[in-house]
Amino acid sequence: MPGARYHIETARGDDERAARMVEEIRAGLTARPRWLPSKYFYDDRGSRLFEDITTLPEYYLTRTEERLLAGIASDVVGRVRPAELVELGSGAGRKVRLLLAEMAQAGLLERCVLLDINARFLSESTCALARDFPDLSVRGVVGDFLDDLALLGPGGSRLAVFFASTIGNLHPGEVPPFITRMAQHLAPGDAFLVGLDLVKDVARLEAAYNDCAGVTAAFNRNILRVLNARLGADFDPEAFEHVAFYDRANAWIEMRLRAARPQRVRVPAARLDLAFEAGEEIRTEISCKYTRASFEALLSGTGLALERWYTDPENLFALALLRRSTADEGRSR
Ligand code: SAH
Ligand code: AVI
Repeated sequence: MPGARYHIETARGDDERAARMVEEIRAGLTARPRWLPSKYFYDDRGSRLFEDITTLPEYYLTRTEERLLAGIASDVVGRVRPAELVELGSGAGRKVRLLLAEMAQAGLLERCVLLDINARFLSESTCALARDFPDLSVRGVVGDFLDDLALLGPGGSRLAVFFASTIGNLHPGEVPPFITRMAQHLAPGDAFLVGLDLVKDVARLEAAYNDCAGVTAAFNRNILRVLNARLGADFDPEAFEHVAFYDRANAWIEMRLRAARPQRVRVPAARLDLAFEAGEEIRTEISCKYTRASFEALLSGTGLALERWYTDPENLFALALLRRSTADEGRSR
């Protein structure tokens, strides 16, 4: 079909992915306190629930970032002048359109690469972008942004983006090595635009993760359904309560699932037979909240430096434009 230049690749085979999952789930569920990697929220149901979260009145993040991006897209494209856009954790792939439109208008647009762990969302968004941007070549990579960045290959005229404050779902200790790895896929002068939810009033933060409609609770419990479907586990998701609170010392929202009663759960593929006491909790996600200073402190030694810090008028959310330094370090932009 003319104009539809897109293809999908998968970073790892099914067996390798399944073995990895077994290892990670065993490690998390046998640790004390127990925890689960948040990437396992995102089967098709989980990804749809996240999309529902983005429209909730309490969840200010998505609409604030989208509005902010609409206002700064031309500045970012003007500074970086990219021919290629790369999005990590692309999900429904909506926000990226604002940048692609600017790149097209500037006559720069050539390629787009989306990387996400959810194959269905990835193939739908890849296909939709190829349809709507006729001169664009689109590549979808089903993979893990912590393990599979090598598939991005070397940079050059590249703007990479990581929206939604998904970087906040990494432990702060994971951020510098992650950014260092990302920098290896950026050429001098290439840039990385990172969305960050900011430290703010605790009531507002906690409301965003405890919505009245219970969508976040359903998203949280979905991780147990994923374990049931993929590992043959017999979790009763309704026997776990949704818990989300702001941990001031760590500056993160922590989501947990709390056993409502004593229960036994088997996870056959991971050879686990677990006993939960009433009230016992599993940590399912952290969502770090940053300030300019706390984020900038993580950049030291990564190869990327903060070039621009864009925020909305209420200072709810930031887009940080990081740049790989050029050979000419002292040049002002
Ligand atoms: N970028 C979109 C979606 C954000 S939700 C937006 O701005 O709205 C987070 C996305 O990251 C989901 O699509 C999820 O499938 C993906 N994701 C989560 N952990 C991942 C991982 N380790 N590797 C790759 N993708 C991941
Ligand atoms: C994808 N990520 C940035 C979301 C967040 O806010 O940490 C996931 C989410 N968890 C609960 N609600 C939304």
